[in-house]
Amino acid sequence: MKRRTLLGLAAAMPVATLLSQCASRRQSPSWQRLKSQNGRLDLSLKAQAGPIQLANQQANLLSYNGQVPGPILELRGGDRVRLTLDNQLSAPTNLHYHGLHISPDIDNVFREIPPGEKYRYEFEVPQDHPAITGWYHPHYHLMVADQVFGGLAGPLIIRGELDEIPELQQATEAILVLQDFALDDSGEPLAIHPLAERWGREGDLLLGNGQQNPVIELPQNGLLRLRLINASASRIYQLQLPEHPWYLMATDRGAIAEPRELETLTLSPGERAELLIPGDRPPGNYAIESLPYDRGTGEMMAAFGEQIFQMSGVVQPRQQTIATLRYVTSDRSEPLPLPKQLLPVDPLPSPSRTREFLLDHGLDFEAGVTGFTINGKSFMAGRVNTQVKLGETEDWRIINKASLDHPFHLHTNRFQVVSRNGKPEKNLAWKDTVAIAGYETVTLRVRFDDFVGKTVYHCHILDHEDYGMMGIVEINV
Ligand SMILES: [Cu+2]
Repeated sequence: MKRRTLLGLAAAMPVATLLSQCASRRQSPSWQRLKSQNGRLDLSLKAQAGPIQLANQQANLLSYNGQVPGPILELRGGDRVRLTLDNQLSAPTNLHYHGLHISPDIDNVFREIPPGEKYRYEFEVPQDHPAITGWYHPHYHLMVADQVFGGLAGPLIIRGELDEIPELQQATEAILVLQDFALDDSGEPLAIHPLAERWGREGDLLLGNGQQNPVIELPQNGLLRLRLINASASRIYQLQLPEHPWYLMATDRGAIAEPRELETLTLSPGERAELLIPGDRPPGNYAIESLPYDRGTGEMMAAFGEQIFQMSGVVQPRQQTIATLRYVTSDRSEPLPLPKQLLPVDPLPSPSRTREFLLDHGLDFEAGVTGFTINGKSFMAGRVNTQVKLGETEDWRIINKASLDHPFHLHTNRFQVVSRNGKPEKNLAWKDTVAIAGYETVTLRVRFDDFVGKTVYHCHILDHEDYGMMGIVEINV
């Protein structure tokens, strides 16, 4: 199967209604939420191509169970999961449980589920798994950008100790899955220009939970816990909530020590953030703005001039409202306070060794000429790039030698960022994906806990990953 053919879907769809520019409905009541009961969750996800309702129009995309984003999965430590993935796509696929600390034998990106076949994932969420906002998406190499940009992604929530904090128990929760799409007026996916693909494809249609500018309700004097997931293939979001405070409470892999006020929030593909928003301001509507972000292409585009945008289909960055917070009345007369403490983030022990990973644009003739490399090598299935020992802690210096941003994601284990460009990181947090801008160096610290086997690290601009910016790390006893 050749790459990049997946979105060449069936014949033209009926002409759809024009997109509404105004704030649309609230979080869709039809969004499927699948929650474990008595320690079990049994479910099926059907990956399929075809028409779905998206942002008040019909769109010809890929979906899980006919929904974009896919159903919300909600679990807690100790739960047994049986998930049947039914591949009704025209290409192989699989599932990556982004954020889950489970064996790479299960969360296995090398698994191929051919078209027309089913596969049953069975696993147990570790008893002591931290409470996180994660997500699931396909991770079949060469198809990842196609399938995620096609719409395949859904939230994966793990509950735990964090959820027992009294202020959080009283909070209102919402999820905001950020996705972008490139569709024509009748809802058909636009062809991707090779230049846009190499830089990482983006679409002009920015959606939150499959809606344009969705409304998220904020109870007056209440507290909103908002889970943000960047499920875009390449787009980096820089978000702002002007004239209203918001506080970071958790990063990719769980809580930070205490809520910390933010100005802007930058989220690379794959990253998540949980925010606390107190409803203690004058009632009204507050827009979450997506600001233009240059991920290293701006200078090149400027050199070509304006017409390059028309020619290449590269999306011009612009400011847009991504969602609107709307105050709603509540019976609470006093503001619900923010929790003072969340959960301690214990620093990892000193590393037993330091490795370097050079992200660059170059050629690896052995792997095939793809143009994206880590330590001079592009991804080859079966070629282990890094060997580590179970239980050991290492520092990984990720050095971006290139002008483009390359957000770095490690599977299976979480990490802590210890420094950026030589400056120590002052806010300790659990991460699995970290933004690395052009020419930046980030040092992360990771301990290889609990599981042996082969897993991967890669750039989370998914076109770059498909072009080979991925390596295999083998965890040995
Ligand atoms: Cu990249």
